[in-house]
Amino acid sequence: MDDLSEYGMTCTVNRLDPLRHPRLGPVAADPYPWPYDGTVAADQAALMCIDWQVDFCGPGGYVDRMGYDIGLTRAGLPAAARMLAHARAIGMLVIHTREGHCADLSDLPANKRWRSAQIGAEIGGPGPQGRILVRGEPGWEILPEVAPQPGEVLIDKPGKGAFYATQLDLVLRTKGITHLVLTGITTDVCVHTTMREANDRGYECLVLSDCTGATELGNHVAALRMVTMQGGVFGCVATSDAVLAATTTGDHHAG
Ligand code: C5J
Repeated sequence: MDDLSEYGMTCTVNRLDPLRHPRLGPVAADPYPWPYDGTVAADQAALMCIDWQVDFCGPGGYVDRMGYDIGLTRAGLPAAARMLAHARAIGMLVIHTREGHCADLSDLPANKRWRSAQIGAEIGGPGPQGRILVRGEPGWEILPEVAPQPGEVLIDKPGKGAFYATQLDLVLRTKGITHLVLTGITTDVCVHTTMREANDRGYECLVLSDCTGATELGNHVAALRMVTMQGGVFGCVATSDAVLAATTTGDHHAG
């Protein structure tokens, strides 16, 4: 506690013990040290684990069936798993999302279905991992390396953005979350759409370059670069190492 009586004030200010109240920041990020407001309490920040599903990263899943290299979408998995363990250890809220549609496809827009059929991976159609991008099928499950633990938030979404047609914003606001750290698949589609949606809602966002991946390396790089334009138009980009190095849990860094 700080005594403010010498300033003619009668109140006291609680200084939280950083050992029991870890903080993030400032993180070495592009284009500014994240977050914009200096540091954030770990329990006011959420780690977003976006669509780490077999359909995007596993053999026989949606991405594989479209003919893309799942080596690229899996590339960020080890760093994302390490970041997930770190987030749990310092008390960040962990949020997992899954893209998928109801078994009757009543929430699947006709143009999304048509486009997926054009590229040979029709959503709702059969595949080696069950019906493509359908809830409850093997392909829709989250990879074991980053599987949710009991009590963690799971958001099922029919679209690319995690805010569209979900309760995500309500959950974040109810839990007092103001800052988001994003990992997941794919950098240029669901991660980017979610980051844009979050940014418009006032969340201070950081995407981790080594914890994401796209179906083409060029798209991954371009998507990250887009974030950094205009002084950080959607937030910032950093590595997970930088986040670990900027986690304060006392008089040392947690990373
Ligand atoms: C895509 C996603 N790429 N999770 N979904 O269709 O990014």
